[in-house]
Amino acid sequence: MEKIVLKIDGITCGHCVGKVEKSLKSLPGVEVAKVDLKKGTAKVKYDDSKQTIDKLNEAVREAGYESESTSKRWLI
Ligand SMILES: [Cu+2]
Repeated sequence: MEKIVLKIDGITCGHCVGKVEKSLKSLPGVEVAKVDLKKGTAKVKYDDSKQTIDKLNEAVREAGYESESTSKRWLI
């Protein structure tokens, strides 16, 4: 399992948060996707044998926003 932090651009409200979280969670292997609207970040926990960071960023883009991975990791 990997726990990464994505930086997300363009999210402005709860609706955006919901869209991004839904899109990330729809990917196989993604266990947790939690967007922080204030910080403009998403914490994602995923199975790195099933998913890649590129795919995570792609899912955010499909939801209509831009994201990039940061060097940050997170703990439960
Ligand atoms: Cu919004």
